[in-house]
Amino acid sequence: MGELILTTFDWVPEPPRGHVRDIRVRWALEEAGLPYRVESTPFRDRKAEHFAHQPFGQAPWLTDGDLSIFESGAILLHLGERSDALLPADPQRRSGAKEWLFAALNSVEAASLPWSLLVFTGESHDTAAWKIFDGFLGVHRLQRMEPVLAGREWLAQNFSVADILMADVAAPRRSVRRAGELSRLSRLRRPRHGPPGLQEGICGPDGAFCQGGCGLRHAAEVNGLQGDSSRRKNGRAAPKVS
Ligand SMILES: N[C@@H](CCC(=O)N[C@@H](CS)C(=O)NCC(=O)O)C(=O)O
Repeated sequence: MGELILTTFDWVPEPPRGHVRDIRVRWALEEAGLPYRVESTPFRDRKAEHFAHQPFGQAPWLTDGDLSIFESGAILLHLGERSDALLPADPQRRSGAKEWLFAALNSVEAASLPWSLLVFTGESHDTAAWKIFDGFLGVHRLQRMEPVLAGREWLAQNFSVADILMADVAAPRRSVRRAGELSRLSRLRRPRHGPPGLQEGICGPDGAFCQGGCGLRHAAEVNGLQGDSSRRKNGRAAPKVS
């Protein structure tokens, strides 16, 4: 096991900012108290070295010494192997955590991705496409989590990477704020450790949490203030999501 380095984009267009997938990895690293560094890779000019780490030219990836890991789910599983704060040691609970980790990715994120793309592209809520994806995600995925969480605090009895991932994949929908929806799923949302703003994808006031990875929003942007104009001039205005 070596030094942990998380690589993120140096810039992210405005609509998905605050919902980048390195947040789930940062959250896990902070929960486990594992020391790590953040490096950034160009968003616009993706070089061969980037594709060598991430064959689709995406982010994030994590290096652990000589090991390089892409796919946020695989990264979380790797970190779980390094810390029982992230994957319970009990075989049944560990298996449950893996099961829910895949459910978060394969069942919930697979449904939330097309929904998020409609939000990020400013799709009107009156279109047939919106109604289909919005209903499918809400009724057939997120609301199904409510009875599951009624009888337990964490998905695999112990806190695990599955809770991080499930909370993170539901985050774009939660930001739309529907009264009464997702009350139990929302309970999963706060990291117990780590800097303020982490789960919301907001950089700390001193910029420490950002560390060059600009997939995070700055407090000024979140509060409707101007924010950093050098980053803003490259992005489109964020669509209204409520
Ligand atoms: N399944 C991948 C998805 C990674 C992903 O979509 N990353 C986004 C940033 S959060 C990205 O690289 N977008 C740019 C692109 O797809 O070209 C994972 O979970 O790591």
